[in-house]
Amino acid sequence: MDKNCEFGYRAWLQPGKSLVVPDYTFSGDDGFALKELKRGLAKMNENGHGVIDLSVTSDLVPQSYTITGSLEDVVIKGGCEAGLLYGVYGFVARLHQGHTDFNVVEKPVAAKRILNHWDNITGKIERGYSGNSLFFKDGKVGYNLKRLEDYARLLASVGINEISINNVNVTTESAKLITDYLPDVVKIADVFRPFGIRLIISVHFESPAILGGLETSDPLDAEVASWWKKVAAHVYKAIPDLAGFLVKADSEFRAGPMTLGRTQAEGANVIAAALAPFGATVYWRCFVYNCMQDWRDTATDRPKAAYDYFYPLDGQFDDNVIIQIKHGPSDFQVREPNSPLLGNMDKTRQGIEFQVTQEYTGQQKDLYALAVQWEEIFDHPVTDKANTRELIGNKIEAVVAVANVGDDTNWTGHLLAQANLYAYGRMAWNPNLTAEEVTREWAMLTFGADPAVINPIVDMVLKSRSVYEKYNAPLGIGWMVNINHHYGPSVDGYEYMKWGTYHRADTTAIGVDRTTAGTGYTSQYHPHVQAMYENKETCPEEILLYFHRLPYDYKLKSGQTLIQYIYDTHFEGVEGVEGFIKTWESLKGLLPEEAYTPVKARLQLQLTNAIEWRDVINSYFYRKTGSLDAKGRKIYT
Ligand code: GCW
Repeated sequence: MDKNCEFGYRAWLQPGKSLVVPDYTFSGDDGFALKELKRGLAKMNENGHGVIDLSVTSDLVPQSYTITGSLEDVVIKGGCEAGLLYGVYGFVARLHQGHTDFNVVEKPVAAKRILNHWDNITGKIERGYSGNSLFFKDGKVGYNLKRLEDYARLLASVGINEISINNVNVTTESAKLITDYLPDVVKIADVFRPFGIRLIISVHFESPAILGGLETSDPLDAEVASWWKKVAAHVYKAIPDLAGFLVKADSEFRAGPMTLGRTQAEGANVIAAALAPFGATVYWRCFVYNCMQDWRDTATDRPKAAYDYFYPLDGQFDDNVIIQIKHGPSDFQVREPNSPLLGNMDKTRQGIEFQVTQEYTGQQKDLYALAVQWEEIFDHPVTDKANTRELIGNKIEAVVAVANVGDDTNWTGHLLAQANLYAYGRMAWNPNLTAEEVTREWAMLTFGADPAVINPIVDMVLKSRSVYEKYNAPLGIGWMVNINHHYGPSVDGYEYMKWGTYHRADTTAIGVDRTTAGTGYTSQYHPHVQAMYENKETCPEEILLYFHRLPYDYKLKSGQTLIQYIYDTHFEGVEGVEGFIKTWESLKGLLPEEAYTPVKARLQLQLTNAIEWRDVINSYFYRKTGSLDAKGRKIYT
């Protein structure tokens, strides 16, 4: 690799060149964790002597770890090999953050911390913004072994413990990962196993027909059931610790049980029955909606779909099915309420799905701190008793996200997008961590401990979600993007399409009334959550247009009219990006050139994008309303 690119490649696992640690001797467990520990300490300076004792103990619960003692005498214990490994990474990370005394007890809140890759077997990545797949190349499994190991290390260092390797949009070719290509998947599993990471394979719902040559894939057909059993036995013989299968069915033109007159539960259960003997899980996605809506149809309301399909099936899913619910009812927009399915369905196991890849959030050209959004999502109430954070580790046992990596040297394209992957792992491990905490950790591990460098970076990253939101679609309305690639503004791009995503702006008002007087979406929530959204006064203002249709002269709490709010935020969004550029320029000379220059170039791209958003949105609403900006700023007419 080009020497100049090593910084980005190492991401948050930089050598601690300026750190001083004792010259350690090691005792206890001498397995993989010790190897990783030695590697983590390798470039640090030594002074004096010290000892580190490593052990796996059944006194701790699996995956957990403790670190105790002082710099000269450290004891790291894990509840299992993976727990010990997390302890080792945790210890090295704490050294980078200047810790010298250790009294650490760590246990992951969510047992399953999962990344989904949307990698196609062609080598391209659906919604990928940082190069090609790390797993596939030219229609086959294809990878660079060293790179996969380094990737596994990055993921394990933040506690990820399961990954699906192929896109949920499974093709007839990628369907063969459970048959013809299985020997190659075995090799990938071998790379990730020592790092405590188990693989998941996305499977095609119609595999019995496509791969098995059966006439149907009907889940109630006996031959279909026995086909799945046979294939599962074959797969688990090859990869006994495979975590399970992931399925996208009846979604966006993909067949599924409903196509065959069966329920989502019947579809999931036929696969679950085949996986059950191996203790494996079916991850069944809930992203099911009518993607052939007529825009004239105002009775159908897409956000209601997942709940309508799944809620009545509570109690019907087998024990080894986890339903995987997108965090919001739409689709990873900048601002959405939480899905009303979350925390509901008492008898059904649940996972929450996020996107680390920045599909609607700037595509790793624009800076966007997802951690800030996740913190808000965790804060939101979902049931009468709990917010999302409180459900994780209880009702919600899996935290899942779509990966943002590819084969670009620095993994994520935008160097600062590494913060999102880091934050995801850390917040899945512990959703009580704040965006500020995880961003600071990431910044210190990546850029070193100098506050003059770290503080401005942390500040800028934390502001980035709000800045992006300001120049994007206003107040939770979403979707005003180019319909194909989802980057950049196209206000009516989705407006007359079949996707069920309408803002319905006219000359007097904008938004869809989703209250009980409107589409009734709010009634899917628990009563006090419903009441909050139902009423304009109590609905959080930043999401007002998700729930309410409002006139442009509607007065917000600040006293601004809605139209003036739209203008103001769009001017402010551009100013925010200009501020990022200034901040970044102030760090010139303090950062490795390899970090400084490409990030600067991305910030310039972001500025162009923000200006485009500002001008398109402001013109659009000026033309609809004829209202001038009260502050007399330039709006293209
Ligand atoms: O929003 C859509 C994305 C698709 C994706 C789909 C999903 C994998 O644009 O690219 O398909 O969501 O989550 O299944």
